[in-house]
Amino acid sequence: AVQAAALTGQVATPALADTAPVAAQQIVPIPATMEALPGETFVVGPTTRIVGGEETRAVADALAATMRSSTGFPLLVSTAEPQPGDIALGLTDAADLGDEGYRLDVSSAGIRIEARRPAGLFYGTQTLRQLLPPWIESPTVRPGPWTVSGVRITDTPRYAYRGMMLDIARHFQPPDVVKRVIDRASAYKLNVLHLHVSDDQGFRIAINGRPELTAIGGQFSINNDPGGFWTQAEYVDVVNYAAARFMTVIPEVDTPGHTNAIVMSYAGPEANPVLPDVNCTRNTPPQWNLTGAVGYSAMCPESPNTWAILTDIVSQLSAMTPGPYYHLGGDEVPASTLATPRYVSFVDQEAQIVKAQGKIVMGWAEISQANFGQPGSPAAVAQFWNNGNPAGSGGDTARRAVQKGMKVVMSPANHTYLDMQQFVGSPLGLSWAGRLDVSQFYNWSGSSSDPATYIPARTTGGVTLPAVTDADILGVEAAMWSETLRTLDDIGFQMFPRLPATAEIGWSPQTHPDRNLASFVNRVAGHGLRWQLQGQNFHPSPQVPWR
Ligand code: TNX
Repeated sequence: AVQAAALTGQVATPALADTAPVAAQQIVPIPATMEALPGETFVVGPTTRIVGGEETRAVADALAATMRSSTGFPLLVSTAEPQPGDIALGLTDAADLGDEGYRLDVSSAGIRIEARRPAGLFYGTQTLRQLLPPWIESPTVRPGPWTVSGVRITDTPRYAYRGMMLDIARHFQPPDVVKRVIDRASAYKLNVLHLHVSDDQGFRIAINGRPELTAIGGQFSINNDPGGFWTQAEYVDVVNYAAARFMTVIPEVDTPGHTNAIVMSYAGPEANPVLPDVNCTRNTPPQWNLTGAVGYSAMCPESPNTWAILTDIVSQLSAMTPGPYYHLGGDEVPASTLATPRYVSFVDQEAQIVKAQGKIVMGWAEISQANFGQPGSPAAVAQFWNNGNPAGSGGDTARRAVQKGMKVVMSPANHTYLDMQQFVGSPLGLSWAGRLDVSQFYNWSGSSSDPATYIPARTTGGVTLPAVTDADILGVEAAMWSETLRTLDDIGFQMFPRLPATAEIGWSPQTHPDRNLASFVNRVAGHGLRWQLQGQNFHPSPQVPWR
């Protein structure tokens, strides 16, 4: 694993008093509105309590747990009436806060966080964490002082969907690694964990009645690295862990392409030969551990066994997933493997299975070729990933999705793919969509970083395809594909400091004066010490003025 060795152990210990005034300038994502209250200062001390009602209890407990290890204070969680000196959490019906917004007041008298729902309270506590000195992230007791400058913040997200995808198929990851990713992504107010649980190289969640999928399809990772799979209980545990941090899990079993692990489980000499006709391409024997190649596998729409297997997969994953979405994949199926009409009929048929489970269909934006986005059912979601010129044909999959009434999640590969290398010669990452440092993650096309103007309308052959506007955009998602990533340290190196850039694009208002790269790199610079204290690997990007 690559370590952030250049910085580890070499950051000078800042004079603690110096950290308080800069803390408010370190918040990522930048809050919608923030007003400094000069002269007001709160100091967390040995008698500070965290008070609130039963509805705020879980968030209060989580905040106390985060702060206890570094402060060494008891931080009693109490339902007593708030008094001066407390950190008070409370629910309010203030309409301006929406479902996820919060208000955070820090004055000499105390700290108050209010929100309409626990999610907003949680985000308020994540902001408070960033207002405290970096040492608040220490796993061992530090001297403090735990000073927070006076401030009043009212903050709501721009987009309802702020996601990160993690590919546990190319390289298997155990639940504990995924929980650490959830910890870190939720701290930047992301609210979706999209789990890519199946691809050519592996199938990672046990399906009752289909032991082949994991016993055979889960054996390996890419390049014959060790494989593995989760039991259903482990999946449910991760879903619950994510929910406690206000992240919704979206499972994806990629189909009809990227399915060699599934195909392999039901074909070839080692496998159970009962269902031999799932495979469209009939490789003999199929290879399941290839690096690089895509589009070499496909499940056959004509095979009844395809549908029997997929019905089990979709229904069991849907039943274990409280969130509204099921992602059916749908990417990168070359017409030479599955011609367009068969691809379309495949996606249409699988969409009916997903809908029958009460889930909203999500897929990579190639699904905009299919026809299931009819009025009457909730709009399907197309995830745009193309890295071609968005003003040209590169944006067409998303335009077609809009034309068919779908919503769009924006994941342009050249601005959101966390598996792309960050510099020439990096031992980790691919580079087909470029070598992407923080600037490419923050600024989506040239100097404009606005998803809402990224894909303009386009006229081709006398027909105008619509623009993708904010009304069409559900949100943004950064994607961590894992062909080259094996460990949590590898994932951390690719995640930071780039994921916070995507988080800011998803959360902060486009018009905020500090919603720009120069401000972002200055603010995120203060997070390097926090990541080190958390034991969190990151890339010491030369674009960030680390301090
Ligand atoms: C493209 S983008 C893929 C993945 C790869 C990724 C590597 C998309 C929907 N498919 O299968 O893992 O590139 O960067």
